[in-house]
Amino acid sequence: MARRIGPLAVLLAATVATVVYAESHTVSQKAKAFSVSSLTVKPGETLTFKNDDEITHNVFSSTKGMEFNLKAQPPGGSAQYFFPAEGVAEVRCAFHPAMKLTVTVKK
Ligand SMILES: [Cu+2]
Repeated sequence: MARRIGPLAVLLAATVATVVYAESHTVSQKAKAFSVSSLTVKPGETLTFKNDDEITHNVFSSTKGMEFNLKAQPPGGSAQYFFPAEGVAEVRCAFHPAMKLTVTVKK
């Protein structure tokens, strides 16, 4: 009897692992600052940048191999990005040089 249950248990475990992997993260921008100064995500996980400020921001990274640019985000706007590979990205705002966020992408 136990041998019949075995393969099903393995299948269920694999399904649960897939769901856990698809975790999403949100970083907001308010008072010309990111809501966190550092963040660790896994490759492929969705990272949402939300502008909770009353001014426009432009989130980007020019770290080699980790480049992206969300372009201008008006107040209330949000955009999503995911890092495809491991690395450490220094994320900044093109309009406000004091805004800094370090994103560590690790499996
Ligand atoms: Cu900004």
